[in-house]
Amino acid sequence: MNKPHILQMGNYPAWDNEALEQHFTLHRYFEADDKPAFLATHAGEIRGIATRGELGASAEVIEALPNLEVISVYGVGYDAVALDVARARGIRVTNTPDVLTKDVADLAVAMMLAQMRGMVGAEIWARSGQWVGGNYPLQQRVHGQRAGILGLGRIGYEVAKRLVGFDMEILYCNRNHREVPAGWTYVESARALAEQCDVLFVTLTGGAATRHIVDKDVIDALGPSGGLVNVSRASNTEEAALLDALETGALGWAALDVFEGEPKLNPRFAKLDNVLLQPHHGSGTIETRKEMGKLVLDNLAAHFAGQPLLTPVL
Ligand code: 8YV
Repeated sequence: MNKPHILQMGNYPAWDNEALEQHFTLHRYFEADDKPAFLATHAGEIRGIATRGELGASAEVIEALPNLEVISVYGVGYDAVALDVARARGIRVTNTPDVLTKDVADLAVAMMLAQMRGMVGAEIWARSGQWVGGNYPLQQRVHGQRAGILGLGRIGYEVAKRLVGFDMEILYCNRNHREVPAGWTYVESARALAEQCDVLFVTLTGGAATRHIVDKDVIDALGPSGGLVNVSRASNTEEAALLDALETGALGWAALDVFEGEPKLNPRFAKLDNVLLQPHHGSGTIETRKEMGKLVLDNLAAHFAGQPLLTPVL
């Protein structure tokens, strides 16, 4: 049987690579030293792209592949896929929604707890034996504080649900109206949300419409005792303004799972002790990644079998 040829933009766990290889001929783009030459060599035979949320598929790559039919994203976010180019060519796009929602929400809440209770510093302090010299500095109470959810989509909703369990007050800002439990308060702008909350969770989709929605103004509104948790996309936050505010203390603290130019971080982050750095692993549990990998494969397989896509974006 002739296996369809797939361009693989980034690596997957071994179980996914093996499963994909059973059905497709994989071309590992991320391992090519000379990427344009690699594309030129395989361009004609490639009918699908398997990619990851943060890697997507650029206009340049899509345009280089005349026989491309489908792009399968391992991730819920598809902001890194040149959707207009794909749409114009009738190329199908799929993602992996739902299966990762609760893991991302879990990590967002864990990041907040770690920061407000000073857990990373406390661990280093206890491990290094400093406890014998006195007590650890007192930290910030979580329960009773106001959480602002910027983007009450699937992930934002799950974050809010969890925070109710921590007896936090829920304020939210969302583009569309949606039904919410009694007691959650709608706020009309990011700026107003930041003014009214103690911790701002950024759970928006990425893309041009939300780029730098958390700007200097919003960060300043959170203030020296406020915190920012971002588990969505770095582009939603003005990173330079965030770094300035963390350095001067204009913002109390941040907990970030996403960064401009990741996996390379701005070196200014490493010098700060009021920021928690996480390596974009909101969806990074074995169980969820297995479900994401299965969806990537099942969507590609459905496409090439002429069946309806499981989780289509386009
Ligand atoms: C990544 C993500 O895809 O779901 C998304 O949009 O960004 C993540 O789940 C994940 O890091 C795998 O590369």
